[in-house]
Amino acid sequence: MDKMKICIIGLGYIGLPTAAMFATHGHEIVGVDINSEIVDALNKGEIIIEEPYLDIMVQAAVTSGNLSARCEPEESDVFIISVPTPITHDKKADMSYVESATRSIVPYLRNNNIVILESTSPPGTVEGLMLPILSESGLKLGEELFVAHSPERVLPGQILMELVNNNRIVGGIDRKSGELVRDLYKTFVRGEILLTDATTAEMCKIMENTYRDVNIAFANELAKLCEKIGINVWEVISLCNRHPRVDIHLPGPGVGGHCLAVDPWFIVDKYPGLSNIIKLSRETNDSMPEHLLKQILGIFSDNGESERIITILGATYKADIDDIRESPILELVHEIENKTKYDIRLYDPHIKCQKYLVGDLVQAVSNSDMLILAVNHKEFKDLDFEQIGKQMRTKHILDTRNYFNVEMLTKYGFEYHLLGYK
Ligand code: SAJ
Repeated sequence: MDKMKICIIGLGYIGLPTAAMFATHGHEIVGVDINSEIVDALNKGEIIIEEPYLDIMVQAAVTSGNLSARCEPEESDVFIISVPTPITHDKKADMSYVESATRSIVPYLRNNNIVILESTSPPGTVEGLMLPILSESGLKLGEELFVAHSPERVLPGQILMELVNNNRIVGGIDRKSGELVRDLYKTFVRGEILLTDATTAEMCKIMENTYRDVNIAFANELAKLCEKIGINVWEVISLCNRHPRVDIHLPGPGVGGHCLAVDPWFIVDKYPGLSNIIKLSRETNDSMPEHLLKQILGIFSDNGESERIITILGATYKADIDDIRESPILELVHEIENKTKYDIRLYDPHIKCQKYLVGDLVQAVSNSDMLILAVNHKEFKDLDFEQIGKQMRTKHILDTRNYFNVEMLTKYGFEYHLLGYK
């Protein structure tokens, strides 16, 4: 494929790796972001997010001259929109970023341009929201201007590898749009590229994440059942999953991140009467921090009234990343803060500032009454529990991820509690 000039609007967790990937595969990339901190850093070859190998790739792309950043779009062959699609506080899809990004490119659109929406969006966004705006350019859709939705599917922590290897869906507004966009992604995608229409592609992306959210809700409900019965949910799931057609996900302190905890609401918001299981699953996962608080209160049997110190290990929404968006651990903090007199200490080597964050582990555990393993970061696997135990006032440990070795903890005098067991 000839060298294309590609303008990527939104340089976050998806836009930036995508920009670096196209740039290191020979295209000229102009990254656009409203955040001048991101733009300035990028022009120096630097990044402000944590993602394995991304820093090296961005530096190579900027040094090669194929990647630069600015705050406004400019004329290009291709425009890729990868801006956030969050939910409002009342769980409605906030499409304002997609709308304003689409409007921002209209003055720069020219004959034969391609526009791609990567942001996860409710079904109908391309057809109902974007096309009317793009039509203001005066270009004929499908003849002079080609448009598709191609949702990203990458897993934070493995973004670069998954950008290349995952199968990718391309939903064009017509056949030619789909084919043009497919050929563009072929530049670096080694997985299959599957063509469909824009609305089907939008639905697929949301349902992939909703499937996981519903499955995790099932696991969390199972965890509560097992606690009641006094059996170990982790053992139940691992045995069930030996069945060739069963794949139960894992319970935990709740579901966070900008995808699973958000996308299902797009459907519930638009089709409330038709999405009962999806809604209940969201609510089940959102109930986990409160459930954990009940477990903590059950252990201390003090109604939250006494002076205690709780040390929470991990604050991010999942392991080995620095992202706290929608993290259920912050909800757990609110629960403890609002419903007990306990003091909270948060220890997470991946984040730099957060209420209750203590930078030093010894300080975080000193005189503590309970350790809660909230996030299974690698750093927590081989902690020196003998030393930690010596610093603590009472040696309770609540493991929400089935991560620790019970025998070892018991040997050092800990009372071990496990989510989904006892
Ligand atoms: N979680 C559980 N139990 C599990 C698996 C996950 O409680 O068995 C929790 C995690 O702790 C975390 C949340 O779910 O809080 C989400 O984690 P995740 O690793 O499942 O997903 P994300 O949000 O990091 O990335 C997802 C991925 N989607 C799927 O695997 C279907 C990724 O492929 C998507 O591209 C991404 O969402 C996205 O951008 O939509």
